[in-house]
Parts: sequence; structure tokens; C-alpha cells
Amino acid sequence: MTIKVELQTPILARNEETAEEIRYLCQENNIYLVNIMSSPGAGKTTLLEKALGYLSKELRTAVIEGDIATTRDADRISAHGVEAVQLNTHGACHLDARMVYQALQKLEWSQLDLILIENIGNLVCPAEFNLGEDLRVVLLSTTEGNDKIVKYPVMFRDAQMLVLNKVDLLPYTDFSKAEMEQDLAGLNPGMEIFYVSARLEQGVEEWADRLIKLVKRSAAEHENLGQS
Ligand SMILES: Nc1nc2c(ncn2[C@@H]2O[C@H](COP(=O)(O)OP(=O)(O)OP(=O)(O)O)[C@@H](O)[C@H]2O)c(=O)[nH]1
Ligand SMILES: [Mg+2]
Repeated sequence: MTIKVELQTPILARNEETAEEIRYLCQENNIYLVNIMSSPGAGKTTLLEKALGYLSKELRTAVIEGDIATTRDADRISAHGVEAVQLNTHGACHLDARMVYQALQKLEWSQLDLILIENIGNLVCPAEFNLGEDLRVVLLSTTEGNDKIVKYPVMFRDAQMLVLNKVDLLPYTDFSKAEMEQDLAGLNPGMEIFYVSARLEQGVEEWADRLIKLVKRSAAEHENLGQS
């Protein structure tokens, strides 16, 4: 007799339900939720540290930090005077909607316009889990090589925005921007691309400005819907 255990579908189905609750909660409170993903060390926290200065001028912003262990990233963010909630997964390679829902309980929703989630450094698992986000951003860094886009297609296909970070290191790597653009055009033609050096703070203001526009546009649309 063959016994088959279906694990994946119920786990993801339950995740979808919680993601819907998060989406509803954020809509009700006019909060824009961004899920930031990349491989370990691509520069997610550095980008956030640099972008928060621009974002916080216009938007009330908080950060949810996902890591397997330590509060290091949340500590880096809160050192900039921004509220940060640290989630430790104790081994799990991605954040799921239930974890994010728990982190949201620690924040004062009426005081926020934007919540940035830094997912666990991993190009595989985080792509599978809907967090109820408005926007998915994937970071790629010039030191990782061009093959990541085609080797991890789900991550790059399902995000709306790509940030190529560490462009200051381009002269020292074999990374090709042209090849990257070509691969993305095949996989995800509508994807917005930003070229950034988080370390040198190049391109960070442009990226932050784009987020600010998206948050304000979403809030205006929500207000219009409420009036009609
Ligand atoms: N040269 C260069 N180094 C950078 C840049 N951005 C980040 N780094 C460096 O890359 C390393 C990793 O940066 P983090 O911001 O911690 O990366 P992360 O994606 O948050 O890492 P995890 O949270 O562990 O997944 C640090 O040593 C940063 O100083 C950049 O634009 N250029
Ligand atoms: Mg980090």
C-alpha cells in the first residue's frame, strides 16, 4: 500500500489565508508593505540603513527584520531611530505570513505609512511565501554572478522591482549589466530596475523616491475607493 503525505499544499494554503489577513489589516490602516529579498549579504540591511533617511522624511516607516538568529539587523536599523521588530526563525529559511502577522502585532498601525520587511537571506524559499505584501523587491549584488537570475527564476519572476547593489564593485567583477537586463526581459519584462551602491549611497535616493511615490499613490487610490 502506498501512503502519500501532501505537505506543501496545506502549508501554502494556510499561509495564503494569513497573507490575506495581513493584506486586509494593512489596507484598513493605509499601510504599504514591502517584502525585500536576496541572497545572504547582498546588502539588504545596508540599503535600508541608507534609504531610511530619505523615506523617513516623507513617510512614517518601520522595519521587520527576518533572520535565523541574532538581533543584529534590527539593532542596525533602530540605531537610525527607526522602529525595528526582529523575527528569529531559529533555522527556517524564509519568513511566512504567520511570523509577519506576529511582528505586526508589535507595531502601532495608526502611526505608520510604510513597513519594510527584510526577508531571510535566501533566493529560494522566501519566493514561495506570500506575506500579503504590496511590493516585492529583490536585491542582486554584482559579486553574485549573472547566473542567479536564470538559476533562481521564481524569485526574479515574482518580484516587481530589482535593485542591483554593489555597483561600485562592477570593475572588479565579471558581472554584465547587459546580460542581466536581457535575462530579466525574458523572465519578467515589466520589472523595474535600480542601480545602487548602498555603501556609497549612490542610487539610493532614486530608489527611496520611487517607494515614496508608490506608497502615496496607493494611499490616494485607497482614499478614492473609500469615497466612491
Ligand atoms: N562594496 C559594497 N559593499 C556593500 C554594499 N552594500 C553592502 N555592502 C557590504 O556587504 C556586506 C553585507 O551587507 P548587509 O547589508 O549586511 O547584507 P544583507 O543582505 O542584509 O545580509 P543578510 O541579512 O545576512 O542576508 C557588508 O559588509 C556591507 O558593508 C555596496 O553597495 N558596495
Ligand atoms: Mg541583513
